Amino acid sequence: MSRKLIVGAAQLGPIARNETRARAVARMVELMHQAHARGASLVVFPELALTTFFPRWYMEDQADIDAFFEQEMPGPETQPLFEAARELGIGFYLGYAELALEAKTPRHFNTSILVDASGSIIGKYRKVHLPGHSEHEPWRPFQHLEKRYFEPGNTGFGTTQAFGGTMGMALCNDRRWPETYRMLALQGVELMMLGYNTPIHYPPVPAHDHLQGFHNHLCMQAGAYQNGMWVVGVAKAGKEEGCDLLGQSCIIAPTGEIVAMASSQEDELITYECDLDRTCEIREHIFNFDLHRRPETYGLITDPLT
Ligand code: CDV
Repeated sequence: MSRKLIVGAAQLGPIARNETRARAVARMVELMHQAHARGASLVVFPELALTTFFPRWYMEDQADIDAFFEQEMPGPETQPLFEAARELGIGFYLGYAELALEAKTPRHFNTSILVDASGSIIGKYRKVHLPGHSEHEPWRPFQHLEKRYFEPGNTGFGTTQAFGGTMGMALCNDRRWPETYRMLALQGVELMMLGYNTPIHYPPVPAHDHLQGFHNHLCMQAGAYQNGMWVVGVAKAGKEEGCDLLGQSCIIAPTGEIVAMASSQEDELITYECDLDRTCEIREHIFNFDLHRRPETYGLITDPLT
């Protein structure tokens, strides 16, 4: 049986601070229709896709912060995405800010979900690697307060059996860490979905600004190749509230080759027919984990420091 599926990477252009969720969702539904017309069965949206990238602002009032979070999924404004999934027979990955109530305690996570073609949520991931800082740093031209507004994800790196294969999720900064891909690959993930918001300007080391596009592809291509998996990386791009966000959303084959890439900084759909069986080219040979990995020598990677 063929294990080919057409995957769409649905890059979004900027979302203004005063843009409603309804408007952002309408843009995403339009991209789902385009994906359907191209025969896609899965569409990947960016990280925090429903609002502007709010960690760029320091806020003290919890009500102001919580206004960027979803307390239910689907909620009234996100329902059209789930209806479009059902109507078009397309699944999707969506990144959003999640406010969960656990044992009556509010919990804030940077989250992604995987939704199947019947509009049911079949997977959830909460971001593990939170970048940035937790206190106001006025010297920065803009903040990156993910460590203030979110707590580290508690789902671990799980997998979902769907779309004819084994699917995995990650979010933005996770892509820079080799452990992300390896944790997923060790569980057999064949296609990893990842949304990102990456400012071109990196205030702590501005000398690296011109390398943002290079580093973005470098880590995802390496992760794909060294773990023999498809990687779909999707940006929120363009000048958002004065801050330039990297585009270059892409679909990467298990060989590490970029097979499709966005060329704009706006809403743009790219698609590619991903053959999940191509993971074998890598996993049964150069990176055959059973044959060649030497985990008995890798203890330092996870052993608690003494
Ligand atoms: N949203 C992110 O996680 N952004 C980070 C920072 C460091 C720019 C990133 O790794 O792209």
